[in-house]
Amino acid sequence: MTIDLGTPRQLDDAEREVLLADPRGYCAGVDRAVITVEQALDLYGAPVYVRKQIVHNKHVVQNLEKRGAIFVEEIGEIPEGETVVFSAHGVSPQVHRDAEARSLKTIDATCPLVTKVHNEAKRFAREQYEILLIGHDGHEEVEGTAGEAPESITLVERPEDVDHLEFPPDAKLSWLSQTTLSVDETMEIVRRLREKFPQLEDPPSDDICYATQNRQVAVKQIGAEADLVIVVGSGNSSNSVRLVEVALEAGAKASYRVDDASEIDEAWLEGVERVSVTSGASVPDDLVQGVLDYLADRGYPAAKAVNTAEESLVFSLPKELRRDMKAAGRA
Ligand code: 0CM
Ligand code: SF4
Repeated sequence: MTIDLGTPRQLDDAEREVLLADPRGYCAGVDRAVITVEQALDLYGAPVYVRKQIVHNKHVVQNLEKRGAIFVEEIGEIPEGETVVFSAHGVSPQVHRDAEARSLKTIDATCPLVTKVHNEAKRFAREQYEILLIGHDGHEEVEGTAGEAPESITLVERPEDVDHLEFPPDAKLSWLSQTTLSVDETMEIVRRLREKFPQLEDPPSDDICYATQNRQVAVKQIGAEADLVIVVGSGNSSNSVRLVEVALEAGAKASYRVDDASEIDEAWLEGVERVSVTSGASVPDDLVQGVLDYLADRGYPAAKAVNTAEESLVFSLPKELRRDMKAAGRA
């Protein structure tokens, strides 16, 4: 008798299931930022310069490049007098000054929910608070927010960082955060901050945005009992990377981030019955469809959508663009 221990058990179709998060993908701020670049290209013609990636998604950037957008790291790379779009993640006041010094025409696609955090930073700084900004060093949003009041802001990246903070007992302290963090980890940092500094004041409203929160609630729901959670999103997309972490914390047996279906390793599917799929706020839905098609080709059934929130927020385009569109008879 031969016993083959090496061959994985073939799963019956009935045992397989694909759950699809809803909401997932584009948020209102990303939708607005991408349309801003598209409309700017239509209105002014190529090239239109964009400072940094308009949103943190490789495919979005490549598609806009094909249409004539030129992505640069810094304002100094843009010829004088050209048009520049600022990305959804926001910029510091210094970037505005640099653009002005080069006589650039600027269109600000900063998400209004990031602008809200900038305004909170300016107000707290004006009122003489020390601001503890929870976020990731080097992320563009953090650079932009910190640039509003560099002398008043201290960055806190991890819960352990709280141990090294020192402020006088009478210091006025407040906290703010990047919009795309893990809600649970941020709340843990705030808990530690408050334990150490009881005078700590909260921001007037949540800084972690509705889209980040909704996508984390959804991935907890579909991830808790999943054998595998596939998160579509780019490696520099904070909110996408957080979804992998949240899925694992919720109980998923495995979770991976991919830019698209071509990055899926077939070995991940061995013995996997329930696959759950979601995507970050900067991810076009055709990339998710590509993942679902990949699974269907390997015998998985059609995905069941699991709805955990309704989203209907829409932001109007940047005012400088709307003004020019109107003048050109396009609004
Ligand atoms: O901030 P993050 O890295 O998640 O950016 P993103 O472009 O992937 O998502 C949308 C946003 C913002 C601000
Ligand atoms: Fe705005 Fe949130 Fe989208 Fe970022 S993830 S662009 S803060 S809505």
